[in-house]
Amino acid sequence: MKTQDYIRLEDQYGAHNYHPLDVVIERGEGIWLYDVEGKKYLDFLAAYSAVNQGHCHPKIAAAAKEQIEQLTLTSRAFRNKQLPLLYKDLHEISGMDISLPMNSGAEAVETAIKAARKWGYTKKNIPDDKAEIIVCANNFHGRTTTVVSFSTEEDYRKGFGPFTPGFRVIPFGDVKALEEAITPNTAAFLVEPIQGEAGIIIPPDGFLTEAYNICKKNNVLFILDEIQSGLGRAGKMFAFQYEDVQPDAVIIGKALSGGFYPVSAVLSKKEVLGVFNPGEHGSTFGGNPLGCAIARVALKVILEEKLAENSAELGNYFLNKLKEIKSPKIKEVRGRGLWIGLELTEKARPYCEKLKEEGMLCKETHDTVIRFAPPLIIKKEELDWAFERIEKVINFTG
Ligand code: IF1
Repeated sequence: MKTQDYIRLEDQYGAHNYHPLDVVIERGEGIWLYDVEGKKYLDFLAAYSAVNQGHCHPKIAAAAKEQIEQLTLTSRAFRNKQLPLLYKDLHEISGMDISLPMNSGAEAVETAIKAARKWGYTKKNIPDDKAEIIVCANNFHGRTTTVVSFSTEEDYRKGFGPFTPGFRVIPFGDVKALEEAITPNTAAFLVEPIQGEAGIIIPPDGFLTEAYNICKKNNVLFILDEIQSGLGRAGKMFAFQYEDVQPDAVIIGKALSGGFYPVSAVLSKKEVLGVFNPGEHGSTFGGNPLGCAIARVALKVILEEKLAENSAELGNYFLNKLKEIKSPKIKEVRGRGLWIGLELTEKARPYCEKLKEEGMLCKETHDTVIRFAPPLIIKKEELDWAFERIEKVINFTG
């Protein structure tokens, strides 16, 4: 079968909740993807940062194979030997006391919301059903009904109500608005350190520190969604490490498995996840030995291969290079680590189509932003290769 045959099948039998580029990938290795026609592409999206370690990383693949032949799932009715080892690793990379494993990012966000609410009732004496969580405009935390309840994006909400109450929205980066939104019923402030889907929006310097201090002053939990920004993407293990904060909870997912398998987790201080008693929360697959074995090696690879350091160094190099492109079509280039948004004065989709023809896979966000987020194992020469193509496409499209 050829590309068009697969696309026809997908259109006929699949739900149309995506508008993918018309490339059908068959194989991935490191930073490269190969389509069913044998054409090779540089992956400049890394599955929205889930494959920071590169496609089919041999060490993660080996661990996955080994575990698949031993034990994949017990449910949490019984214990398995991989989960405690993952807990320890998560503690060591983050300094957080305890953690709770789930599968998708959205599930981990839901978990953090439940923990924050219960913390509000049991530790802060918020009256029943009155807990509030403050979030930011243009947030992206997932697709479940509760999570889209506090999205500010029409497309993510329209037709999906009624929505879960208990959320207040403030502008991203606005500490004054945060202070004003806090009431005696506020349990938590939930925020992405850098907004990914919104177009790689970096808040003003000091925002996280000030927001954290305001939360501490008001006995409000400070919860970070590092599902996309964490695990090396922004040039540090966690994006919050650029500032002086000690989050009460951090949510991770995506690269926690190197793209092999959905694994997410909430990491927190003891008092936050400590609110859960047996029976109050769970998941059939969360914490399964296959996912845990994969996550342990995926984390090890990030540390051993110094992926956060590479992201910081090459991200800086690449951002400066991109800033040198002089074109009236570029409105702004911004980023942190190998996580860069190039904002155009016109629609980005045609540029992504052209880049595809040049052998690079990128995905636009919010119409006018092309995001560059390759696997973090990428090398300088490979970025130079990409740069030539980007420069050409910007100068010759439109
Ligand atoms: C899709 C976006 C990226 C996330 C943060 C939670 C989740 C995500 C900060 C939920 C997920 C995804 C989901 C994916 C596209 C992607 C995305 F454009 F939609 F916003 F990365 F930029 N918090 N982000 O970024 O995690 O439940 O998906 O595991 O197609 O929806 P999930």
